[in-house]
Amino acid sequence: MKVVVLTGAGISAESGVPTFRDANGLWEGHRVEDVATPEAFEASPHLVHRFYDARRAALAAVEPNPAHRALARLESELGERLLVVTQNVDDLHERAGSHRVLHMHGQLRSAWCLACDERSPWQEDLSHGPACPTCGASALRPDVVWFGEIPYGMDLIENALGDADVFVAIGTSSLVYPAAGFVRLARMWGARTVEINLEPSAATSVFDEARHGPAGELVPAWADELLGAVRAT
Ligand code: BJW
Repeated sequence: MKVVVLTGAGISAESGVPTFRDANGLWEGHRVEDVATPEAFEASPHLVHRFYDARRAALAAVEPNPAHRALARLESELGERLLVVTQNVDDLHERAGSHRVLHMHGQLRSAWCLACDERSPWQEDLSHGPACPTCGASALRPDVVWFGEIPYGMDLIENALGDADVFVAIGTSSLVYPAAGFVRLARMWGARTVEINLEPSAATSVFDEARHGPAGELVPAWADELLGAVRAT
Protein backbone atom coordinates (compact mmCIF):
# COMPACT_ATOMS: atom_id res chain seq x y z
CA MET A 1 0.00 0.00 0.00
CA LYS A 2 1.47 3.36 -1.05
CA VAL A 3 0.59 6.38 1.04
CA VAL A 4 1.07 10.11 0.48
CA VAL A 5 0.50 12.39 3.48
CA LEU A 6 0.13 16.14 2.99
CA THR A 7 0.63 18.18 6.15
CA GLY A 8 -0.12 21.83 6.92
CA ALA A 9 0.23 24.23 9.82
CA GLY A 10 -2.48 22.45 11.84
CA ILE A 11 -0.24 19.43 12.50
CA SER A 12 2.22 21.66 14.36
CA ALA A 13 -0.43 23.72 16.20
CA GLU A 14 -0.43 21.44 19.26
CA SER A 15 3.37 21.86 19.42
CA GLY A 16 2.81 25.60 19.86
CA VAL A 17 3.59 26.73 16.28
CA PRO A 18 0.94 29.28 15.22
CA THR A 19 -1.17 28.53 12.13
CA PHE A 20 -1.66 31.19 9.44
CA ARG A 21 -5.40 31.65 9.17
CA ASP A 22 -6.92 31.12 12.60
CA ALA A 23 -8.16 33.90 14.88
CA ASN A 24 -4.58 34.69 15.99
CA GLY A 25 -3.06 34.27 12.53
CA LEU A 26 -1.71 37.82 12.21
CA TRP A 27 1.96 38.67 12.82
CA GLU A 28 2.36 42.23 14.11
CA GLY A 29 -0.90 43.03 12.28
CA HIS A 30 0.23 41.55 8.96
CA ARG A 31 -1.55 38.71 7.13
CA VAL A 32 0.75 36.01 5.70
CA GLU A 33 -0.35 37.11 2.21
CA ASP A 34 1.26 40.50 2.95
CA VAL A 35 4.66 39.28 4.14
CA ALA A 36 5.14 36.02 2.18
CA THR A 37 5.61 37.49 -1.29
CA PRO A 38 8.68 38.47 -3.35
CA GLU A 39 7.11 41.94 -3.67
CA ALA A 40 6.96 42.37 0.13
CA PHE A 41 10.61 41.26 0.40
CA GLU A 42 11.68 43.74 -2.27
CA ALA A 43 9.72 46.60 -0.68
CA SER A 44 10.47 45.83 3.00
CA PRO A 45 13.27 43.28 3.34
CA HIS A 46 13.87 44.08 7.01
CA LEU A 47 10.21 43.49 7.92
CA VAL A 48 10.11 40.18 6.05
CA HIS A 49 13.45 39.05 7.57
CA ARG A 50 12.14 39.87 11.06
CA PHE A 51 9.02 37.73 10.42
CA TYR A 52 11.19 34.74 9.48
CA ASP A 53 13.88 35.40 12.12
CA ALA A 54 11.19 35.33 14.83
CA ARG A 55 9.74 32.07 13.53
CA ARG A 56 13.19 30.46 13.13
CA ALA A 57 14.14 31.44 16.69
CA ALA A 58 10.82 30.08 18.01
CA LEU A 59 11.66 26.60 16.66
CA ALA A 60 14.11 26.14 19.55
CA ALA A 61 11.21 26.16 22.03
CA VAL A 62 8.89 23.64 20.34
CA GLU A 63 8.83 19.85 20.15
CA PRO A 64 7.10 17.32 17.87
CA ASN A 65 3.67 16.17 19.06
CA PRO A 66 1.94 12.75 18.83
CA ALA A 67 0.78 13.46 15.26
CA HIS A 68 4.36 13.97 13.99
CA ARG A 69 5.48 10.89 15.91
CA ALA A 70 2.65 8.75 14.48
CA LEU A 71 3.81 9.61 10.93
CA ALA A 72 7.41 8.70 11.84
CA ARG A 73 6.11 5.37 13.21
CA LEU A 74 4.22 4.82 9.96
CA GLU A 75 7.43 5.42 7.99
CA SER A 76 9.33 2.92 10.11
CA GLU A 77 6.87 0.22 8.92
CA LEU A 78 6.08 1.40 5.39
CA GLY A 79 9.54 2.71 4.43
CA GLU A 80 9.58 3.91 0.83
CA ARG A 81 5.84 3.28 0.52
CA LEU A 82 5.23 6.47 2.54
CA LEU A 83 5.98 10.04 1.47
CA VAL A 84 5.21 13.02 3.71
CA VAL A 85 4.76 16.20 1.68
CA THR A 86 4.70 19.14 4.07
CA GLN A 87 3.75 22.74 3.46
CA ASN A 88 5.39 23.53 6.80
CA VAL A 89 8.76 25.22 7.07
CA ASP A 90 9.42 23.88 10.58
CA ASP A 91 11.52 20.74 11.16
CA LEU A 92 9.15 18.87 13.49
CA HIS A 93 8.64 15.90 11.15
CA GLU A 94 12.41 15.32 11.01
CA ARG A 95 12.78 15.79 14.77
CA ALA A 96 10.03 13.18 15.29
CA GLY A 97 12.09 10.69 13.24
CA SER A 98 10.67 11.01 9.69
CA HIS A 99 13.19 10.88 6.84
CA ARG A 100 10.98 10.81 3.77
CA VAL A 101 9.79 14.42 4.02
CA LEU A 102 9.45 16.80 1.09
CA HIS A 103 9.25 20.47 2.16
CA MET A 104 7.30 21.90 -0.77
CA HIS A 105 7.31 25.44 0.74
CA GLY A 106 10.97 25.33 1.85
CA GLN A 107 12.50 25.38 5.32
CA LEU A 108 13.20 27.99 8.01
CA ARG A 109 16.55 26.40 8.77
CA SER A 110 17.86 26.94 5.24
CA ALA A 111 19.07 30.16 3.59
CA TRP A 112 19.21 30.84 -0.14
CA CYS A 113 21.88 33.13 -1.59
CA LEU A 114 20.51 35.34 -4.35
CA ALA A 115 24.09 36.07 -5.51
CA CYS A 116 25.43 32.51 -6.02
CA ASP A 117 22.14 30.50 -5.85
CA GLU A 118 23.47 28.13 -3.14
CA ARG A 119 21.25 26.90 -0.29
CA SER A 120 22.95 26.57 3.12
CA PRO A 121 21.77 25.12 6.43
CA TRP A 122 20.97 28.16 8.59
CA GLN A 123 20.13 28.60 12.30
CA GLU A 124 20.76 32.31 12.96
CA ASP A 125 18.95 35.55 12.09
CA LEU A 126 19.16 36.90 8.53
CA SER A 127 17.97 40.46 9.17
CA HIS A 128 21.48 41.85 9.84
CA GLY A 129 22.66 40.77 6.37
CA PRO A 130 25.16 37.99 7.17
CA ALA A 131 27.61 36.77 4.51
CA CYS A 132 26.80 33.74 2.39
CA PRO A 133 29.06 30.84 3.53
CA THR A 134 29.73 29.96 -0.14
CA CYS A 135 30.39 33.29 -1.91
CA GLY A 136 30.55 35.87 0.91
CA ALA A 137 27.86 38.13 -0.56
CA SER A 138 25.31 39.70 1.78
CA ALA A 139 22.39 38.43 -0.30
CA LEU A 140 20.73 35.69 1.74
CA ARG A 141 16.95 35.27 1.83
CA PRO A 142 14.82 32.73 3.68
CA ASP A 143 14.69 29.50 1.64
CA VAL A 144 10.89 29.45 1.62
CA VAL A 145 8.33 29.54 -1.19
CA TRP A 146 6.33 32.75 -1.38
CA PHE A 147 3.11 33.45 -3.29
CA GLY A 148 3.81 33.52 -7.00
CA GLU A 149 6.89 31.25 -6.67
CA ILE A 150 7.00 27.61 -7.75
CA PRO A 151 6.92 25.10 -4.88
CA TYR A 152 9.73 22.56 -4.53
CA GLY A 153 9.47 18.99 -5.78
CA MET A 154 6.34 19.26 -7.92
CA ASP A 155 7.38 16.47 -10.35
CA LEU A 156 8.18 14.10 -7.50
CA ILE A 157 4.93 14.96 -5.72
CA GLU A 158 2.81 14.40 -8.83
CA ASN A 159 4.50 11.04 -9.47
CA ALA A 160 3.84 9.99 -5.86
CA LEU A 161 0.18 11.10 -6.09
CA GLY A 162 -0.18 9.11 -9.30
CA ASP A 163 1.10 5.95 -7.53
CA ALA A 164 -0.74 6.44 -4.21
CA ASP A 165 -3.38 4.07 -2.87
CA VAL A 166 -4.14 6.43 0.01
CA PHE A 167 -3.85 10.23 0.21
CA VAL A 168 -4.29 11.94 3.57
CA ALA A 169 -4.31 15.70 4.18
CA ILE A 170 -3.64 16.73 7.80
CA GLY A 171 -4.07 20.19 9.33
CA THR A 172 -4.45 22.33 6.23
CA SER A 173 -7.14 24.86 5.34
CA SER A 174 -6.87 23.82 1.64
CA LEU A 175 -6.87 27.46 0.59
CA VAL A 176 -3.38 27.59 -0.95
CA TYR A 177 -2.58 25.99 -4.32
CA PRO A 178 -1.10 23.81 -5.69
CA ALA A 179 -1.30 21.81 -2.40
CA ALA A 180 -5.07 22.40 -2.16
CA GLY A 181 -5.48 20.64 -5.51
CA PHE A 182 -3.60 17.44 -4.56
CA VAL A 183 -6.78 15.76 -3.30
CA ARG A 184 -8.43 16.10 -6.72
CA LEU A 185 -5.35 14.70 -8.49
CA ALA A 186 -5.02 11.80 -6.04
CA ARG A 187 -8.72 10.94 -6.41
CA MET A 188 -8.60 11.18 -10.18
CA TRP A 189 -5.61 8.80 -10.17
CA GLY A 190 -7.41 6.25 -7.97
CA ALA A 191 -6.35 6.92 -4.36
CA ARG A 192 -8.70 6.79 -1.40
CA THR A 193 -8.65 10.28 0.14
CA VAL A 194 -8.94 11.23 3.81
CA GLU A 195 -8.97 14.65 5.48
CA ILE A 196 -7.88 15.04 9.11
CA ASN A 197 -8.42 18.60 10.32
CA LEU A 198 -9.67 20.45 13.37
CA GLU A 199 -12.71 21.63 11.41
CA PRO A 200 -14.07 21.32 7.86
CA SER A 201 -11.69 22.86 5.32
CA ALA A 202 -12.32 24.50 1.95
CA ALA A 203 -11.93 21.04 0.33
CA THR A 204 -13.77 18.75 2.75
CA SER A 205 -16.47 17.83 0.24
CA VAL A 206 -13.85 16.51 -2.22
CA PHE A 207 -12.46 13.87 0.18
CA ASP A 208 -13.84 10.32 0.43
CA GLU A 209 -13.68 10.61 4.22
CA ALA A 210 -13.23 13.47 6.71
CA ARG A 211 -12.29 13.23 10.38
CA HIS A 212 -12.52 16.44 12.37
CA GLY A 213 -10.70 17.07 15.66
CA PRO A 214 -7.16 17.66 16.97
CA ALA A 215 -4.40 16.04 14.91
CA GLY A 216 -2.59 14.93 18.08
CA GLU A 217 -5.50 12.56 18.78
CA LEU A 218 -6.78 11.69 15.32
CA VAL A 219 -3.50 11.03 13.49
CA PRO A 220 -2.19 8.32 15.89
CA ALA A 221 -5.61 6.59 15.72
CA TRP A 222 -5.67 6.76 11.90
CA ALA A 223 -2.06 5.50 11.69
CA ASP A 224 -2.91 2.52 13.91
CA GLU A 225 -5.89 1.68 11.68
CA LEU A 226 -3.76 1.92 8.54
CA LEU A 227 -1.01 -0.27 10.00
CA GLY A 228 -3.64 -2.81 11.05
CA ALA A 229 -4.92 -2.94 7.47
CA VAL A 230 -1.38 -3.22 6.05
CA ARG A 231 -0.50 -6.08 8.41
CA ALA A 232 -3.73 -7.90 7.53
CA THR A 233 -2.91 -7.96 3.79
C1 BJW B 1 -5.70 21.89 13.03
C2 BJW B 1 -5.30 22.05 14.35
C3 BJW B 1 -5.10 20.88 15.09
C4 BJW B 1 -5.51 24.02 13.51
N1 BJW B 1 -5.31 19.68 14.52
N2 BJW B 1 -5.92 20.71 12.49
C5 BJW B 1 -6.34 32.18 -7.45
C6 BJW B 1 -6.90 30.89 -7.46
C7 BJW B 1 -6.11 29.76 -7.23
C8 BJW B 1 -4.74 29.88 -7.00
C9 BJW B 1 -4.20 31.15 -7.02
C10 BJW B 1 -4.99 32.28 -7.25
N3 BJW B 1 -4.19 33.38 -7.18
C11 BJW B 1 -2.93 32.97 -6.93
C12 BJW B 1 -2.92 31.62 -6.81
C13 BJW B 1 -1.75 30.75 -6.51
C14 BJW B 1 -1.31 30.91 -5.07
C15 BJW B 1 -2.50 30.63 -4.16
O1 BJW B 1 -2.86 29.50 -3.88
N4 BJW B 1 -3.10 31.68 -3.60
C16 BJW B 1 -4.28 31.52 -2.75
C17 BJW B 1 -4.19 32.52 -1.60
C18 BJW B 1 -5.53 31.67 -3.60
N5 BJW B 1 -0.26 29.90 -4.86
C19 BJW B 1 1.00 30.18 -5.15
O2 BJW B 1 1.37 31.29 -5.51
C20 BJW B 1 1.97 29.03 -5.03
N6 BJW B 1 2.73 28.92 -6.22
C21 BJW B 1 2.15 28.59 -7.38
O3 BJW B 1 0.95 28.37 -7.51
O4 BJW B 1 3.06 28.51 -8.41
C22 BJW B 1 2.58 28.14 -9.71
C23 BJW B 1 2.99 26.72 -10.01
C24 BJW B 1 2.61 25.71 -9.18
C25 BJW B 1 2.96 24.39 -9.46
C26 BJW B 1 3.69 24.11 -10.59
C27 BJW B 1 4.08 25.14 -11.44
C28 BJW B 1 3.72 26.45 -11.14
C29 BJW B 1 2.95 29.25 -3.89
C30 BJW B 1 2.27 29.21 -2.56
C31 BJW B 1 3.27 29.54 -1.45
C32 BJW B 1 2.61 29.58 -0.10
N7 BJW B 1 3.56 30.06 0.86
C33 BJW B 1 3.19 30.11 2.26
C34 BJW B 1 4.36 30.74 3.04
C35 BJW B 1 5.54 29.75 3.09
C36 BJW B 1 6.60 30.18 4.01
C37 BJW B 1 6.07 30.44 5.40
O5 BJW B 1 5.72 29.50 6.12
O6 BJW B 1 6.03 31.62 5.76
O7 BJW B 1 2.94 28.76 2.74
S1 BJW B 1 1.64 30.93 2.61
C38 BJW B 1 1.13 29.85 3.92
O8 BJW B 1 -0.06 29.13 3.51
C39 BJW B 1 2.26 28.81 4.03
C40 BJW B 1 1.47 27.54 4.24
O9 BJW B 1 2.28 26.43 3.91
C41 BJW B 1 0.28 27.74 3.33
C42 BJW B 1 -0.90 26.85 3.65
O10 BJW B 1 -1.38 27.11 4.92
P1 BJW B 1 -1.91 25.90 5.83
O11 BJW B 1 -0.79 25.01 6.17
O12 BJW B 1 -3.09 25.29 5.19
O13 BJW B 1 -2.31 26.68 7.18
P2 BJW B 1 -3.67 27.42 7.56
O14 BJW B 1 -3.35 28.30 8.73
O15 BJW B 1 -4.30 28.06 6.40
O16 BJW B 1 -4.63 26.24 8.03
C43 BJW B 1 -4.37 25.46 9.18
C44 BJW B 1 -5.46 24.44 9.32
O17 BJW B 1 -5.15 23.63 10.44
C45 BJW B 1 -6.86 25.04 9.56
O18 BJW B 1 -7.81 24.45 8.67
C46 BJW B 1 -7.16 24.66 11.01
O19 BJW B 1 -8.54 24.35 11.23
C47 BJW B 1 -6.33 23.41 11.19
N8 BJW B 1 -5.90 23.16 12.57
N9 BJW B 1 -5.25 23.38 14.67
C48 BJW B 1 -5.75 19.65 13.26
N10 BJW B 1 -4.72 20.93 16.43
